[in-house]
Amino acid sequence: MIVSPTRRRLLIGSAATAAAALLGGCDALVDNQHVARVLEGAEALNKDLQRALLSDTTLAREYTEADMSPVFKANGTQHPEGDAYASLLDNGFADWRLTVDGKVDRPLSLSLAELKQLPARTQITRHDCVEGWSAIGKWTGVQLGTVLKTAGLHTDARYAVFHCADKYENTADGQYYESIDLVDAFHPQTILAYTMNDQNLPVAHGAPLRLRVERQLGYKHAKYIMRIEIVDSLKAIGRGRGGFWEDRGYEWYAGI
Ligand SMILES: Nc1nc2c(c(=O)[nH]1)N[C@H]1C(S)=C(S)[C@@H](COP(=O)(O)O)O[C@H]1N2
Ligand SMILES: [Mo]
Repeated sequence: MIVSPTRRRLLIGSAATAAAALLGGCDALVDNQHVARVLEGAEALNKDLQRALLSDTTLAREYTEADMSPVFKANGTQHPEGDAYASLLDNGFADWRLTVDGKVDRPLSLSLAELKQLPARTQITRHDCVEGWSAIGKWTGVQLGTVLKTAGLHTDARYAVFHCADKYENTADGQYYESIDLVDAFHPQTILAYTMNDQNLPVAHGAPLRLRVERQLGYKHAKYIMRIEIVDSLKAIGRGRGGFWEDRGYEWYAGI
């Protein structure tokens, strides 16, 4: 089922935390006392509410190789400025690390090689930009849920915030960032992609790592990810609306 934006706002409270733990699967987590308490709490939740969250795994349409666009436009930043990114790029991102921190039990610092060792998902999907163009491309990466399960979420975790390497605007708060809630974070098609059309992710499309969050519009798909911060509120980040474009008037939930 599809959860409407309005219903979604009602759902992303504390219920989301419990449901995220459930969505994550219990096998590796049952020994953890902390998680056990979350699950007990979840049992006391309204059953319909739980079911709505847990069944929200409607997949975005997936396409075949024959459908892939011969040209996939690059948009927004196409090459982050600055020495920091230049030197990462210079040696093939061998020194790049993905930081995962905030409301997690085990903060992570993962190399590209380590991310590539985790189970991968490949999907051919259509990207829709608000500027009025679409393109179909093939993406491979690790499910964000896998990474978040490895880090272990605190009970008050509500959003994943993606901090990017690029400044889109040359102002104090011009850094590109994005955020999604835990329903989308644990959706099976939400991946941290390191390849596009079977090649290493090109710089123009977000090298070395970009988000694919297939049920939402293009601007949610953060490129050049450096850090994923787990938070309970978006208020303290940027101008407080959950993303670079959201801070400038776009919708936070950009459902297609
Ligand atoms: N870091 C970063 N991510 C970004 C952007 C950006 O400027 N910087 N632009 C967004 C927009 S509006 C779109 S449509 C897509 C474009 O992705 P593409 O370059 O792979 O087509 O990236 C999104 N993610
Ligand atoms: Mo876009």
